[in-house]
Order: sequence, then structure tokens, then C-alpha cells
Amino acid sequence: MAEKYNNFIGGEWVAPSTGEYVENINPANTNDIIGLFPRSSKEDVDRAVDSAFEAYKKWHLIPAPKRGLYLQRVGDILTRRKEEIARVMTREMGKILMETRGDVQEGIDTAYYTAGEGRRLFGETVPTELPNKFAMSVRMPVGVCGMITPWNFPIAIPTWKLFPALISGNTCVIKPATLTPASLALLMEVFEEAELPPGVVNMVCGTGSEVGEAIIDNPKVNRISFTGSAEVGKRIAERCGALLKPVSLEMGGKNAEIIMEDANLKLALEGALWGAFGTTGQRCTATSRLIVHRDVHDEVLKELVKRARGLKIGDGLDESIDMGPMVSEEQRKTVLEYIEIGKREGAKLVCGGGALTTGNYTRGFFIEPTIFDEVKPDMRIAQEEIFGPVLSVITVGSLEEAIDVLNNTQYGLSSSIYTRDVNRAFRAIRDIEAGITYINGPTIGAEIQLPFGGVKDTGNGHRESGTTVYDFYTEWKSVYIDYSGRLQRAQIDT
Ligand code: UN1
Repeated sequence: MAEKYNNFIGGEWVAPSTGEYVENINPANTNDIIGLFPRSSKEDVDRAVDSAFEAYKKWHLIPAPKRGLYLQRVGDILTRRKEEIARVMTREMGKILMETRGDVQEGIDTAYYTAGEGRRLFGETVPTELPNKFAMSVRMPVGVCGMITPWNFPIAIPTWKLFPALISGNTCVIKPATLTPASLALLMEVFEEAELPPGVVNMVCGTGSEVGEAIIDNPKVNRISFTGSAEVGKRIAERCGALLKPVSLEMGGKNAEIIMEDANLKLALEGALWGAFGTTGQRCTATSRLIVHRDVHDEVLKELVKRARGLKIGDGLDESIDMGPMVSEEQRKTVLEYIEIGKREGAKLVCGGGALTTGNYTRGFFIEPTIFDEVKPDMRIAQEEIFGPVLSVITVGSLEEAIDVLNNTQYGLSSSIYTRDVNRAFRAIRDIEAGITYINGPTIGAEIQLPFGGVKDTGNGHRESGTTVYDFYTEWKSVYIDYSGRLQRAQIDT
């Protein structure tokens, strides 16, 4: 019998009011059951929100540098438990150990970076137009924050949301993705070990339609942060709009790497392989289009296909593996459908294209790294987010054309260009419509000390990470202190 996990509410592990649990299985081996996780209801969410609401009363009064000490401890514990958490994450999500270690490391980096922010959280002081008066702005906490998180970065993304919210003085209720609750449960254990006061962070497991919606609708929740598909994000934005509830959305991408004819091709190829097939293509920053200058197209494609065919696919717990399975049967099905769409649209399949179902692969959701050549910029495989190891190669004749093709999508998250020409690099930085642009690096691998997010349908104007995330988790208060001892009227001539 698989181990039963519970919700984490008010510092305790609490069974769901429904009494229902769902199996969490290993996508590389469906015989391996990680555990049974709650299928919770609104009742559980309301309980968690009440607990966060109570905890807020004390938490926001703790000085921010002291709140930072908790995060420092969380960083230390995550460092000690990094390997254990990475292994559980590989088992429940499928990405290879090297990457799940990286996922935890991103959480560790965020913990230490955010702990330091406890001594900054800068406001402004400005001159006033009146004598003997002082003016400043300070950041105020907002109360209870709700977080709805995806399965592709089961630790890193929750930490991007939780830690800035906490250092700002807020308390949190978080829902893990239904496919990856075990990693987040371990993060709750870390909070427990760090002796974070009960109720400051609460986790409720369950579906988006039950738990997610109950978090959004609860009137005591003052912020919603969501990472996931554009389709769900739009629905959340509508609901939050009606409730006048600030919402931060991180959604899809259709990221491209440009390879110019003057690029270091070896470097560009390595970038494309890592960007397209790392995490089995399941990053919102994944490279799903390769825009190649026609002078180097044949050389690039030949080598790319050779290298992609050489990738070792299998269970990510085996250190020799390059690419793990898809996270679920459903995701694999979607990707296979897109491969069929690509073929029907007339793109040329030059590598992979199928599910791997025999031999060692029978019990997992494995799929081949897939490359389409002769893709036209308007084809669906060049427009829609596939979220799998499928790369569309588009040929262009100039930098202008390359950037036009890159921008020709509804999304604008990550982008990359390989060139040795500094003038081209700077033009690309100026003209590419995306939240992130890499010069001579792949589209994946953002660091936590810069803003993360995108333009167009990728987001709704907010950013995670860096220093800008605090604009979401705090409210500004402008403070005027008049020490003249008399009534002074601003804007009134005397
Ligand atoms: C995501 O793909 O959802 O920049 C997040 C990166 C990682 C985070 C990706 N640091 O690729």
C-alpha cells in the first residue's frame, strides 16, 4: 500500500475533508507509486486560508530581516536535503537528476537571495514642496496570498512565489500541480524543520477546478499568483478581474533560437539541443523554434539530427540518461497529436516523431526527440505551444527576417540569438519582443536575480524573481510627515 500524504494546514498534516486520495505515479515507470495525495475540497481551502489569515496577524509584525532568518534556514535545509528532494522530484515528474538538482538549487538560490532582501525592501524618500515636511514611500504587506503552481518546476516555481511573499510579511496558501505534490510536500517539511510559525505557509492538494477555484474565490485571499497554460490563465484573470483581485500570470511561450551565419555553430548547436530537449521540452522557456540562416542551414541540421538521435532516453534516476519521459500519458498524447499536425501541414520530419513503447520503455511515457525541417512561420507547429521535445526549424535569409519570424507569435517569453557580430546582437536586444533575450546562450536557464516573465500572451505585465516581484507582493504606502506645527496646504498658493 502506497504511503498516504496529507495537506499541510496550520503547521499540521491534515487529512482532506473529502477522505479522498489520488495516486501519484512515476512517469518513467507506472508500477512505481510515489504516494497517495489528497483530493481536497473548498472546505480544506477555507480552513487553510483561515489559518493563514490568523498567522498573518503576528507574521507581518516580525521585522523583515528576522523573517529573512527563517528563509536563510530554509535555504540551509534545502541544501542539506537537495539530493533527497531531487530524487523524489525525478520519480514524480520524470526530468533527469541533473535537472531536478538544478530545480532544487534554484529554490536554494531564491531562499538566500530573498533572505537578503529582508534588509532592503527599499522605498523612496523624496523632497516635499513645503517647508518642515518629510515624504517617503514604504512597502506594505498585503495579507494572504494564493499560489497555483505547475508540474514542470515543482520546487523552483513555488519558491519564486512563496519566498518573496513571505519576506514581504504575507502568509500563503499554495496548491501544487496534481502531478507533482510530493516535491511540494517535502518543501513543507523543510518549513516545518525551519520552525516557520504554524499557518504562515499552507499547502492544499487537489484539482484546479476544486482547490484552485476555492483559493481564488476566497475573500480573505488578496493576491493570486499562477503559472500554467494561457488557456487557464485567461480564465483566472477573468475571475480575478470580477473580484478586483490582483493576479500575476506566467503562461506559455513559443521561444526561438536564431542562428546567424556568423555564429559559433558548435556553441549554437549545443544551445539548441539543451534548449529544445532539456526537461523533455517541458519548460515554458524551451526552444521550440530554431530560426537558421540559409547559409548554415544544411550544416546545422545535419549535426543537430545526429546529436538528437544520440540522446539517451530513459528513467531520469539513471545518471547516464539525457532525456526523461513526458510527465503524463495525456501530455504525450498532446505532443504526438502536434507531430501529426506538423506532418499534415507539410513540414518535413527529419528526426524522431514517435512514442517509445517497447523494451525498457513499456512502462513510461517516453517519446523521441523530434525535429521538423522546412517549417513555415505560420504553421500551427510554429505558432502553438507544444510543451514537448519537438523542434521546428525555419530557414531565413537575414537578421531582419529572423527577428520578424521570431516575433510572429502570440507569446513573448524567452529568445536567443547566436552571432559574433555585436551590432546584430544589440539590434536583436532592441527588436525582439520577449521578456528574456540571451546572446550566445540557449533560451533556458534564467537566473533568479533578474525579473522572469514575458510580454504579449505570456503574461499580464508582472514579473517573478529579481527585485521587481515585490511590486506584486506589497502595496505602496506614501507617507507625509509635517513637522511645521501648522496647517500647510499643498498646491494652494499663499
Ligand atoms: C519554466 O520553464 O517554467 O529559465 C521555468 C529557466 C528556468 C526556469 C524555467 N530557470 O529555464
